[in-house]
Amino acid sequence: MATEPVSLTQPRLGPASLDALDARVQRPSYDRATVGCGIVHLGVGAFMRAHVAVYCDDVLRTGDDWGIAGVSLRRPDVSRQLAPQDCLYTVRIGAESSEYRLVGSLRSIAVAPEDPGATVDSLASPSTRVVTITVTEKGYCIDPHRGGLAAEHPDIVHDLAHPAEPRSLVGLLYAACRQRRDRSAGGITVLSCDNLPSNGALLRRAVLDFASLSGGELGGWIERNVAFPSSMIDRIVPATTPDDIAQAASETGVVDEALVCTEPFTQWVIEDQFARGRPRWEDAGALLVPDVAPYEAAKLRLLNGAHSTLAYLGYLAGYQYVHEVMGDAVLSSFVERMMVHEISPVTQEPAGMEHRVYIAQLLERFRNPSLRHRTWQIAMDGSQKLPQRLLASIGDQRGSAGHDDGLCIAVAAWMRYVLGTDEEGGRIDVSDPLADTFAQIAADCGDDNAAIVARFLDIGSVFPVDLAGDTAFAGTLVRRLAELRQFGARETARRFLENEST
Ligand code: CS2
Repeated sequence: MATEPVSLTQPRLGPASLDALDARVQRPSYDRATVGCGIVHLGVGAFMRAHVAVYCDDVLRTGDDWGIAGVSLRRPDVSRQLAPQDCLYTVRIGAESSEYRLVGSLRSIAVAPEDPGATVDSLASPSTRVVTITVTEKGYCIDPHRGGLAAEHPDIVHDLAHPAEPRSLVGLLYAACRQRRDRSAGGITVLSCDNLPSNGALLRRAVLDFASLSGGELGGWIERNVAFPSSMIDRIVPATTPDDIAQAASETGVVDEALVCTEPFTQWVIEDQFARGRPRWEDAGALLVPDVAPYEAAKLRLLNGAHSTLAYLGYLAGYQYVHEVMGDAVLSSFVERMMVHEISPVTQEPAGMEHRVYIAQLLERFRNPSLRHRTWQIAMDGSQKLPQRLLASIGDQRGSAGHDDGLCIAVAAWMRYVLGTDEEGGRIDVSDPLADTFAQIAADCGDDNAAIVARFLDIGSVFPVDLAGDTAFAGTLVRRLAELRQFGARETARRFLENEST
């Protein structure tokens, strides 16, 4: 589409401004007024709007009636963007040129903290049959290595004490199950769509742990009536910026405050285990399978593991966007080598997803310049991401006496990043639930790399006991951290590649 001069004088997107919307924008072919909400979605971020809601929009076009009632679990921002637009929004799909589509599957938006009881009511309504979830890793309040609920998490402590006003995902689901049981509203499917391994099983265990901490009487009902399928979900969705909104306004003719920008690629692999029916997502391209585990592992380790590596090394090397890091021959070779020689050999290959092809496709996706995906955005919440993205491969490699140095450089780069000072001596805005712990380590340990690594390895929610106690692993991290601090990220990667090729 041609780019008009940027100006926000266009009308705001909504049912009344659809005439102003460029005729080339694909729009819903169904009557939104009659759409029912069999799905409640928790966590209406950009990712959900570019993924789950688009699959539902496609399904609605085929006549299968599955609209979505959206709920934000924390802030009112998304509701403020969507409510004035009757929950309509556009998705910009960016490759060489941009395409837009108008999505109509989201029918309402609520903010849970403003009225937790209303959210529980909608989750417990007999017409709600599927709950889809994108709340990011930290929203699950789990202990990643034990796999169970982190009972000491402040939100869980709160919800156990105030079960009628839950704040956490797990507390909300528990309250909804209790109400469904009390009102004979029937079973339900809870479909986790976050980047965690065995996300369904993990959430099931967390809800059952909550039930047993609450006295145990609901556990049996949950086991019999609630399905928790796992799913692997993939689409790269950078945070939308004011510039994106202005550009889209000039291209589509309307101002969309809830715009999401994404790539052409999209994938959803879902474990086909539902309690009371489901949308025919396969008609929208989803893969329904008996076991999602190999797909999850391949995605978490190859895509997300590489992404985090690009984020930490790339940020430290001074790059703002992923496609810029990929434009650096040293860093892109480093990450490709890591995927091919270190991660792929210890990761199961899912049916129909040959690693060789998948890796080539990922590198191409990371290079997409229209995505403008900030390294800082991916670097966020590393303490929640590292275990499944990098440490799982390292753990498997060590078991098979493999070679783990590239992965260790990535872990050391994470440490270097969260210590909070960049290579020019500037402050890094570290966004992570453990940011205070990291700042304390930096303050206590100064330049003592061995002390720094020891303190990091002590963080039990990040490092599993066997890795934390592995002195060879610790030694490698100390050496790599020292190199990163002395030579910088790019030079450390360059030396590594040079060494490997001799
Ligand atoms: C990214 C993911 O921000 C991040 O940590 O690695 O959000 C990634 O873009 C998605 O998982 C892609 O499906």
